[in-house]
Amino acid sequence: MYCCCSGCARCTAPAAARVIVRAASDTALEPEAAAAALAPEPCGYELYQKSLLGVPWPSDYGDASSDDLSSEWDSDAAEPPSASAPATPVKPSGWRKLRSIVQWTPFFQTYKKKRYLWIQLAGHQGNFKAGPEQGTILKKLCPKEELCFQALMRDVLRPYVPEYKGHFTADDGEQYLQLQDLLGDFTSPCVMDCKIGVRTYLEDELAKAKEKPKLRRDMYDKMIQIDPLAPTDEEHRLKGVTKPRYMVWRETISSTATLGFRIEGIRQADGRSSKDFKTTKAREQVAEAFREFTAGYPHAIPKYIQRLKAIRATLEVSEFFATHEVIGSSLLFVHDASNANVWLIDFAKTTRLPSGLAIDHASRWVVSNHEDGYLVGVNNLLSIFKQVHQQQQQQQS
Ligand code: I3P
Repeated sequence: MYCCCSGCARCTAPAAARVIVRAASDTALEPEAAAAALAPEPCGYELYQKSLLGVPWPSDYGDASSDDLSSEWDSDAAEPPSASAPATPVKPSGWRKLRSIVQWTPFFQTYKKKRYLWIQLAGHQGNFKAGPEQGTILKKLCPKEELCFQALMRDVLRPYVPEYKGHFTADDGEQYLQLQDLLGDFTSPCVMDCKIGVRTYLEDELAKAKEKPKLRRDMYDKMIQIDPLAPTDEEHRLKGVTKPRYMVWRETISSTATLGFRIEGIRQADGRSSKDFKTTKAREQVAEAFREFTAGYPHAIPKYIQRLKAIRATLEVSEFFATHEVIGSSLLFVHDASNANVWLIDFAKTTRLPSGLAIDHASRWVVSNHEDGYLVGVNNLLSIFKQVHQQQQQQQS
């Protein structure tokens, strides 16, 4: 059923996770060059996939995110049609009810007398609204994320994350984090969200899923929209897949498992936006998306490269980075006609490492070692941006 072989396309995934910054400096190779040079090696994903086999076959259907109350991201798929509802109706969780009450509405933001439409490219819809102060937005409170922001405000990474301005309680009692609006200083910005890391699933989420396995119909529906052949016969029969199964499948059809990041969404200056990157997997496909994203803005790529290098150097000395497993977090790329910048965003699934445990964010993940492959993603992003830039310079000369 699930792949446990040692040589198929899925199992080549974590090769990138073996890129180690230290190794690169020992051999005088640029880390991103080392990332590119490493040939895919089988088996990296094997353990991850095997661990899924430990999830008992569920008899119960779950709602979107009902197994993950701290979940920060939302599915952008439509609700499953009622005709295909599970045989036993499921009582919606409190979180689910809450989420369906708060619908996502793009809102207008005003900053420095400019008025612009603020949009969310990725993540759980309905989580944001305009902030009470100019230049701020409100993000629905996730206590885990708040702890991260509090720590980040005391860390060397502070210039690379949105400024955290504290708690905000709305009139209806809903709690929010008040954050710097990263789009505030741009005019008609182009925005790209890349989710970083070789996996998008927390170890304790996997453990939870093993204890209480649930079938997700919405995830089954999203799966067959992309590849009707992806579910097993049993999954087709039940019209459901477990969340770990879906998450790993998503990682392997995109560039997450191989390159340590994936494009979640891109919005162009004219407001056109696309989330159509679920199967953008090969390095060249990603490079093409970067070319399109930056077309007409020649200053953007050099600025992105500079900023990514600064981010990488800062990560290496950051206390926060040394002590956290960073899952489901993104790098947000923003440019307009005169500027370009990158920030680390979204920490709802970023967790403090168990005490005494250290990770290098680049070694292969095996169950319980907590490696997240964050630096694999940063190195590959840098490497691809550099490649695109060099090609563009060669074409011009
Ligand atoms: C979603 C994506 C999110 C995940 C969400 C998935 O799939 O993998 O990361 O949220 O789970 O539906 P897709 O991008 O294909 O729409 P978490 O990272 O918070 O687990 P959810 O539906 O349980 O929120």
